[in-house]
Amino acid sequence: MSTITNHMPTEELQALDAAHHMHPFTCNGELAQKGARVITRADGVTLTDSEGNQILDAMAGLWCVNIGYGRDELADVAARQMRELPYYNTFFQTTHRPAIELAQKIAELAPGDLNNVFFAGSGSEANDTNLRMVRHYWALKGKPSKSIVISRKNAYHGSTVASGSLGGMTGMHEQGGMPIPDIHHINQPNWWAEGGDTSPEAFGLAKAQELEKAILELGEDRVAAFIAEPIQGAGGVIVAPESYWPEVQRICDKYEILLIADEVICGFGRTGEWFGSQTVNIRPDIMTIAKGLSSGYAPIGGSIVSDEVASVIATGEFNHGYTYSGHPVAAAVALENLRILEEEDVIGHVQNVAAPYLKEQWEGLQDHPLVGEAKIVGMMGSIALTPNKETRAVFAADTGTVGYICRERCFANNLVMRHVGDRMIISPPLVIKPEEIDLLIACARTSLDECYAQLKEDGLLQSA
Ligand code: PXG
Repeated sequence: MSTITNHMPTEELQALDAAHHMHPFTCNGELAQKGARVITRADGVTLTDSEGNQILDAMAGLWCVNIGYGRDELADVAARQMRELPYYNTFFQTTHRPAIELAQKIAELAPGDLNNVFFAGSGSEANDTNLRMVRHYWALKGKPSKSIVISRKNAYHGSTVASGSLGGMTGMHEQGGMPIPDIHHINQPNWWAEGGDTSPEAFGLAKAQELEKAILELGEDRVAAFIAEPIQGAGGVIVAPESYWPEVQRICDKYEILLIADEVICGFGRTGEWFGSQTVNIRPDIMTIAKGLSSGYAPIGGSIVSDEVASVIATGEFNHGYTYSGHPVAAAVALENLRILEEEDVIGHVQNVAAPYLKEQWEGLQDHPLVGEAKIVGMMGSIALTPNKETRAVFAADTGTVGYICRERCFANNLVMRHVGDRMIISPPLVIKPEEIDLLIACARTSLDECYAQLKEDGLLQSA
């Protein structure tokens, strides 16, 4: 396979991009001045840009390319499916083989009685489905007043009006009239940033009990569901203290609140199990899935629904669906992705090889002067940058200033490591090899060193 892609000169591509392409979550005016980095191809864990740079993708695209880039099998399956049946809908009493087989496979992989799948085109759409489904479920059960969904601050559940409202990102809520009514946000279990003098375990318990407090304040008869990511991804890879999830499960059981686990990032091996819910040991009624379901090779998402909820929904017509619900090409690609994950025992590779090695190396970064906590579960990790580890201080500069400097150093060193505020995060393809982990860590360390030097020079090492 050639590694050279023919294309216009980078500056021309950038100029056209700036002229016509509106990027998501981007200040497009600023990007137009700078020019977007043009990615031209990828293989394994490595991206190539239009200048021929090879970049280690420690974010697996956007948390999704779990099996790595360049798997021809998925391209072949897509081409075959396009020739055979490129599209048909699943609305009017029709179905097709890819949707049937994928739903069956997902039901087999999902724990407990999560045996029913409602397909969507993305994680955002799936969470829109979930919001309507849980409210409709309670209405069908004769409890229409149970309509409030409790979520968490700093959660990410998508970018549509409903899923963005479910999410707890204040920057999103400030734009476009969100959140919609009947969504209630409680605090996140982020001990590093918000734990103060309490121990992580006491803090975790207290944050879980905020759920109980909210239910009691709002009224048990008004609350439909609690939605949460097993590990907060876009919020900065926030791992809850161990005391948190058992208490959340107890509260959901006690008050008959449906538990929605948003597995869009955690699902399909990211945490070292098939689902993050298994890693944190919870029993959700609904799971949101997307991303790793197809390893990002085709856009597809969905909701995995318990037998109990699905059987109630099945008693009437659920007036909801997307043109691309169960899209045959995306479904065929997802099935092939799941075949590879299973047959190549990718999750075994995570458990036995990649995650233990990455954990050791990642936690080793904790000796760096800039690094406070280094957290990692399976193949998602974060480090908190701090001017003072002992006091868990934040920087005097605006939140994100230092994280951005660090990210820019990473990018310059051909490593994609993201920043969320002043946390650095990784989520590499699950198939990453030990020697590639060595490269990742070496690049991260160099970038941290360069960032530290720059902070010193610019006088940015002050605590707030
Ligand atoms: N739930 C979770 C937990 C997610 O991480 C979505 C839902 C929405 O999925 P779609 O397919 O509609 O994007 C996501 C998506 C980031 C970032 O900055 C993360 C996501 C999307 C865009 C940016 O880390 N996650």
